[in-house]
Amino acid sequence: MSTIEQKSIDVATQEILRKAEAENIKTAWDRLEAQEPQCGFGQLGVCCTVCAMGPCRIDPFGEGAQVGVCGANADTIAARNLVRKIAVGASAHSDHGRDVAHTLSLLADSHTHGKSGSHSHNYEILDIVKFKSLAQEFGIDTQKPKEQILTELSKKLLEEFGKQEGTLTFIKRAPKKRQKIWKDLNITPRGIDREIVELLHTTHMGVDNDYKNLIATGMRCALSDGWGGSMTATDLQDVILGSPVPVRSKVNLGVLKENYVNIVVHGHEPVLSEMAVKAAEDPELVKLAKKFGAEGINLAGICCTANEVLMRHGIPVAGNFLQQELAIITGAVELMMVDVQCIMPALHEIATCFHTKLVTTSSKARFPGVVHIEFDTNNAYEIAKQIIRAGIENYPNRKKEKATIPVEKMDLVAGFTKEIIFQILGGRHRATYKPLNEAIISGRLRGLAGVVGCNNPKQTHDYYHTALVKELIKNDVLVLQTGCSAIACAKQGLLIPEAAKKYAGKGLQEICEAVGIPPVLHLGSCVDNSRILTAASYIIEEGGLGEDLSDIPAAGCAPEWMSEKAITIGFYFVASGVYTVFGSNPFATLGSKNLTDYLTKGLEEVVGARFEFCDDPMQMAKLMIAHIDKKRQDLKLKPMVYHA
Ligand code: SF4
Ligand code: MSK
Repeated sequence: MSTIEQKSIDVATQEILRKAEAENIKTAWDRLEAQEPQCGFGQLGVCCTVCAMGPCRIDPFGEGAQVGVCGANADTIAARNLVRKIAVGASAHSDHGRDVAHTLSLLADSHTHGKSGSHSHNYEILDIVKFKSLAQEFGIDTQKPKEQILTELSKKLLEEFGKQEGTLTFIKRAPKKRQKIWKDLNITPRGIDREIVELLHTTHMGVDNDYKNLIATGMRCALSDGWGGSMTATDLQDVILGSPVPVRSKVNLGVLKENYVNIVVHGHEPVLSEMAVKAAEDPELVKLAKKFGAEGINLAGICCTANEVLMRHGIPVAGNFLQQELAIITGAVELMMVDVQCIMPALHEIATCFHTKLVTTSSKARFPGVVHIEFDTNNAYEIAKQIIRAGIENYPNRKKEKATIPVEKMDLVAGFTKEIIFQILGGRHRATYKPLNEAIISGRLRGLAGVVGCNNPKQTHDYYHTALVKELIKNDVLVLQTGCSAIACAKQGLLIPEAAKKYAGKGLQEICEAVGIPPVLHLGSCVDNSRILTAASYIIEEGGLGEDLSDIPAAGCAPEWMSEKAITIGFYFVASGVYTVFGSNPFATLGSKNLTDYLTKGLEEVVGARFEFCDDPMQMAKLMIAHIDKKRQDLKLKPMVYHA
């Protein structure tokens, strides 16, 4: 049994875990212990439930059955299991992207029918520059009236999902050389839904039995997420909800407030939480909160919804994935509204131990016994108000004497996008990536790292993220972050400009101080990993760092991953040419040596990048830095100014 200090390095988390223990409330860490030892066949990826002749399993010691009833071997079974996860991850991101595209089409409808303004959906085009540049990318004449552009753009974006001919429009953002690699391998994504369906088809009993071909189809599907569904979600959210700009805020459970109605938004899709932000400021509701004895309404976020409302409004973050239960266990949350993805089913039972109201809002994610207030974009603001009101009315039920709000809260700066990086580095009048490229070329900056992903109770919470990132910045690697990883590092004070002086190497320090940025840049939620792809493409376009994404001195990592979406992200990173390290658990492929070797070695020859699995953050940093140095060498860049 692990100690509380082994469970998490975060002091606020430790405090609430002690409270949970004292009150005999079980959390993910306890449930993991109850699951142990976890199924070895599952861990090795050699259990197959694809058809009713099974379930079949392959004996990893080579003594028992080596093929399933149909004759499928460990390679086929492990590869099929893995790529099915890619399909699920891509579905989650891409369905999110589709929902945002639908919101845009709603705007188009209301403009066409002259209902804008009086329409109750309350969405507008907030980034007109990005709106027009998107229209241009899709071949729409931007001289046309806004209403017409809206109608045509939303139609074209929605068509990307069901596209039957040609390839995805956004792939043109990738460097030419990368596009050619995809074309030659026949993995250029065509339609977003098509790639998911085709991938699932190939995993049906008796279809694709070649593990390398299964991985190729998996990569095409992952690319349709990174350069399709996720990119659509990110860009359209910026258009409709506004593009983020650097913003200061606070993070950790200490953002919950003692005398306020605490409402927590959790999940992934910001179209509703955006309205919750507005509703929490509604004078009528603030008045109501005061009537119920509170000083006001305090909105905070968990997981990626947190990142979305943080990036655009500076709404404080209560915590990352493993803190969702803990937020409720503080006893100080009146209402938690959830939509889709990464929401633990356990929340319902935990909420019943407190006064907290759990409210589901998506028709795609209902929890038995939980209050459901369905979100409808047509009536978004009114629904958000209804939910906030329910939270306010619940405030008198808080047992103040039993509530514990940790004091820990840390400052952070978020709100970095590929466009903002342009502006910050090049200045508003000559936005350019040139200073970034030159810093890498001249050896003041070693390179770039994308550190992303979840938490997993199998690893000490937040330790892997923060130890890895500290080591990277110490070695002059600028770190780009998204998701729960960004929240982990923010809690440890790495997302403030002052962190450069404290933790970064001298070269990185100089750059951060010159432009006033933290050494770790928060780029947003999980779908915003697509910002990293576009930023990397800009770097190539700027010149001096090769012709393909695989040439850049850069590496990716998901140190504490748990979600299928993380697998998909990993695959679109690798298929785009980015060397990517995954923490702890290999993708349950160890039961197939061929597949494991292919992922960690063979893929390099195919797509110019590969996976690495590693369970030690210092070792992860070492691997990433070695890779970055190798790329520097290949590009014949100058030696590092401060780190020889
Ligand atoms: Fe067994 Fe083959 Fe069916 Fe899988 S597909 S369950 S290996 S018979
Ligand atoms: S929320 S996918 S736990 S990062 Fe995006 Fe966090 Fe991972 Fe969910």
